[in-house]
Amino acid sequence: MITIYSDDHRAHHAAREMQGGVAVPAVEKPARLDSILARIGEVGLGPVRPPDGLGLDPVRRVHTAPYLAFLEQGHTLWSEQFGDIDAAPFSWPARGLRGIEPKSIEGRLGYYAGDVSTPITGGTWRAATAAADVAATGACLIADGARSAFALCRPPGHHASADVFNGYCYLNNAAIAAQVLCDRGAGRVAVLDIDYHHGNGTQDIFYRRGDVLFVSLHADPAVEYPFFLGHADEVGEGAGAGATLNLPMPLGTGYAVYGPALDRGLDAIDRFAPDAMVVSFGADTYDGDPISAFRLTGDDFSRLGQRIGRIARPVLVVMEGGYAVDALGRNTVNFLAALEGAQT
Ligand code: 6XA
Ligand code: ZN
Repeated sequence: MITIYSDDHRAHHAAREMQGGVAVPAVEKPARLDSILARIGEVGLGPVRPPDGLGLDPVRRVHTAPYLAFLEQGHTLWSEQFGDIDAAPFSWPARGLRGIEPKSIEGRLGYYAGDVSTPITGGTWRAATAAADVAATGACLIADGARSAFALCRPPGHHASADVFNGYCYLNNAAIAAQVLCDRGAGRVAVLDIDYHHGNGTQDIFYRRGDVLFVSLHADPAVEYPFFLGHADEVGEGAGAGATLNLPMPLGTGYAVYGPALDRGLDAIDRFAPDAMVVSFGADTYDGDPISAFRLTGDDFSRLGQRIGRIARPVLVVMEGGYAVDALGRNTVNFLAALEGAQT
């Protein structure tokens, strides 16, 4: 399987994130991709190539112009006031307040941010646009006839909506890829999100559309991030009614519960009969993940790949979360190799 990768991800390296009320070293860090690249080389998964340099057009199809302007300038404006440290919000337009974009950078951060765990650094724009390019390039390979491809994106994307950054995500790589597939002629695209966390950004972007099916397996948002979306009763609206399927599961879920949920998701995708599929892949469902509470094993990732590979659709895999760095390469490549091996 071909991997698309840009070294520009290294430009984004947050010093800290908030966890449990204190600032701790950020778990979403460059070493994650080193682990995956090393394993791709070890097992000879296939070639690794750079993105095509498709520019911002694919990004503009998904994100709003004011949001992109903010993301691009945000750290510069912040630095003029606070120096060269990572930017983070502290105040939000919560219930009872007015959601009007303020003028100051502190206010604008709160306006566009969903949480305090997603710092904007001096290199965030460069890394996030490179990751979007990686995803868009992968989608073009699929549109040109590849059966599978791996977009090795970082920072991840599935929490980012059209105009909100959150959950370590700034630009929604998977949504950008799905939109490229639509724009390149796919009449129907399915996005299958198997990260531990609900892909709230992707769901929101496609919620009112019937041409993109969103299926997500994740930890129950009643007890896990992102907390405010991802319940089973969210099924889409308007033209998108019936084109969202959420399969939340309890903390502690292992393959005995996860496997049947995956079958349900894949059955829905089969019925939808998409021309192509985007898999938002997170390895944070792993037993040893430091911020998550599912119990999948290394072998379970092979099982997932095999089951998804059998769906007989072209598949672009887009990297999302996974923070047990030592096991990340093995788990991810187990998934990819099994998926490719099962494809017909
Ligand atoms: C915020 C947790 C962010 C979740 C990031 C993630 N403390 N999303 O892995 O898929
Ligand atoms: Zn995650």
